Parts: sequence; C-alpha cells; structure tokens
Amino acid sequence: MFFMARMLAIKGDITELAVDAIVNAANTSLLGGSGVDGAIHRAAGPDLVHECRLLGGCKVGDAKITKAYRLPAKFIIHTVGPVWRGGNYHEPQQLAFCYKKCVYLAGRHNLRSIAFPSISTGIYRFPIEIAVRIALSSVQEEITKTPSIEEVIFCCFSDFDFQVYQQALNNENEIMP
Ligand code: AR6
Repeated sequence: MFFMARMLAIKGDITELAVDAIVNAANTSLLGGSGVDGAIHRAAGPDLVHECRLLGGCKVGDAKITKAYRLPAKFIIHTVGPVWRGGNYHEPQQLAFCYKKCVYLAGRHNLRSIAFPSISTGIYRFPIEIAVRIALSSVQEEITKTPSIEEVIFCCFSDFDFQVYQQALNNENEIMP
C-alpha cells in the first residue's frame, strides 16, 4: 500500500502544539536542561521530571516516551541528539537514529501527528543545513513503515531555520513523482 504522511514546517513554540506527540531534544539524563528541553519541562510542569526519573536516562540516538502533563500535546518523545564534533564521529547516523526512533515510537503508540524541533542544532551545534537533510530523509524513510502517522511537523524556532526547512521541503516535493 502506498502511504505518505504530510510533512510541513512551521515557525513557532513547540510547547504550544496540540499534536499527538512533540519531540524533546533532551540530554542523556532526561532530567531537563536549557533550550527546547527547558521550555518543555517548564510548560509541562514538575510531574514530567518525576516520570523521567523512572526512565533511567537515554542513550544518544535513542528515544523514550512520556505523558505530556500540562502541555496540549498528548505525549512527549524525548530523544538525545549527538553533539557536533566535526562530522566524523557518527553524528549524522546518530541524528538519523533519533528521528527514526521517534517516528517508530509514535507508530507503536498508534499516534497520528508528531512535531519535531530541530534536534542537535542549538546547544549541540549540528549545522542546520546538514541536519535538515537528515531530518527529512530519515523521517521519510521511517514513515513509510508507520501507517498511523498522518502529519509530521518540523517546528522551527527562528526565521532562518524556518527558511532552511521550507526550502528543503520544496526541493523534496520537486523530486517527488
Ligand atoms: N520550540 C521549538 N524549538 C525550540 C524551542 C521551542 N520552545 N526552544 C528552542 N528551540 P536546543 P540541542 C530550538 O539547544 O541542540 C538542552 O540543554 C532551538 O532554537 O534546545 O539538541 C538539552 O538538555 C534549536 O533550533 O537542543 C541538551 O543538553 C532547537 O530547538 C541540549 O540542550 C534545538 O536546540 C540539547 O541541544
């Protein structure tokens, strides 16, 4: 069966999205941090860190799911992106694993919509132009195996990131049959 979910970029705050799952760009402790991680923990409230404590951390490239507490989303999928160290330390593969594992977990929970921040491109310094290609290709590959997913949102926090995503999505559409 041919199936393709809608993929789109928006500019905004991921904590405000009423989707089935938002993705958190976390660290291996899963106990919170700054950037989007800090914003998600602040908005979700203290019950989130209590649930995260039970998860025993998370490896780079892996992902774990929790409830979303005070957020309008239903679930949070926490993933740990790689710190960029020049590109020769498996950072691209690790970033691809993050996106794929998040889509996989969303499928396991029968979720229909998922929103991603731009994983690793903030404090972890992954170059956005490389990260966006990995984000789109790995999500596209995994959603072909995940029929529950109808919509994938790439939630950009800056105008620049939004432009990069828009352009990459347009290029993808041009080469699609
Ligand atoms: N909504 C959407 N995107 C956001 C938001 C938001 N509310 N806030 C920031 N961003 P970063 P990383 C964007 O640094 O690079 C934390 O301390 C941001 O502009 O949050 O994966 C963790 O605990 C950027 O485009 O995540 C880790 O220690 C993107 O989210 C570390 O940072 C990711 O930036 C992870 O670093």
